Amino acid sequence: MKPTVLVYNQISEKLLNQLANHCYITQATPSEGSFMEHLSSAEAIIGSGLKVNKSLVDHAPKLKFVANISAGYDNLDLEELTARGIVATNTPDVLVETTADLVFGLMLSAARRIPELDQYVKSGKWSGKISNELFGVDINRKTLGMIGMGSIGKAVAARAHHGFKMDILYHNRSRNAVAEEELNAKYMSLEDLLKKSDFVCLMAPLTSETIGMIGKKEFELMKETAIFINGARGQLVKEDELVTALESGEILAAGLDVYLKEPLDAKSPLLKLKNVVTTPHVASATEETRYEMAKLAIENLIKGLTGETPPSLINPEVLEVNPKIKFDTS
Ligand code: 8YV
Repeated sequence: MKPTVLVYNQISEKLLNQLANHCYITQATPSEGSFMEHLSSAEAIIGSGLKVNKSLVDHAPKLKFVANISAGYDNLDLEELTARGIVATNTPDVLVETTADLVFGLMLSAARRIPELDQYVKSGKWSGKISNELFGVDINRKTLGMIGMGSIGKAVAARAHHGFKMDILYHNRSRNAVAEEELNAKYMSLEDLLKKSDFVCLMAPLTSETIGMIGKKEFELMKETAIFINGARGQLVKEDELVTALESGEILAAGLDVYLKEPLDAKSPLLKLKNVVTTPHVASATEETRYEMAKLAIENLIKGLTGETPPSLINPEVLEVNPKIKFDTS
């Protein structure tokens, strides 16, 4: 008998057909009543955003493979999965440029106040000369401080350096020699970066070390003219302290794609602030890139189903527990 794969995201017909050659597919989103029942008989699951923790895997006794359709995998309890011999994969690389595009778009939008000015025109308020109160601030030739210089951080910095002649500062777990060489990026402490940057862009992964890393103290260190961008994860930032910093003029503006709680509450104080530009966690959300992400996730899964090591294996230690990724096909 072929293994059962639970697909809990929308995936294109074409990709599902490829997957169907190797398994039996069931489909249910986590909000559907039948989800838990499907989960209980699934040997593999594929989708994005689901919290795969101890309590979820307790309901999935046959589970051997989790194919995450995202680069970030903070939704997975890797320790738990590895201990149970469950393989986990993600979709790095294919979303790098698209994500960097959106993050850079947030920088442009916040600095040049594009959404606010769009509303100004559409609401019929443009009746004469534009007053200085509606002016934005320059991006070109300013200093960009990247917190996180992985592949996406570097792609944002490349746009800034090559396209906008910006100086690049960065703070990261380790030095990025390529960014230093190609973008003249300067490595420094978080404190120095916050003090010196005109734009502070957060692109770090969410881990137990980075959770809540940006709060009151960090906003106080930033320039009063600083623009803060978060394209990584909302939990990296103490959101109430960000609101205070924006309200009090501690920083100038923010561009946010991610939030502490998603979807963002309609009553969030962030929504009342003119100096905040928001997008609904869509940095990788283009037709092309979401297709490529699903394609890679399916490639990973098919490798697993055919007994091979998937290209984007996140927990290689699992191979010590489950060396040939055995599926219970009895
Ligand atoms: C989305 C992302 O989280 O890949 C990531 O880490 O943040 C995004 O692409 C995800 O793919 C869909 O919710």
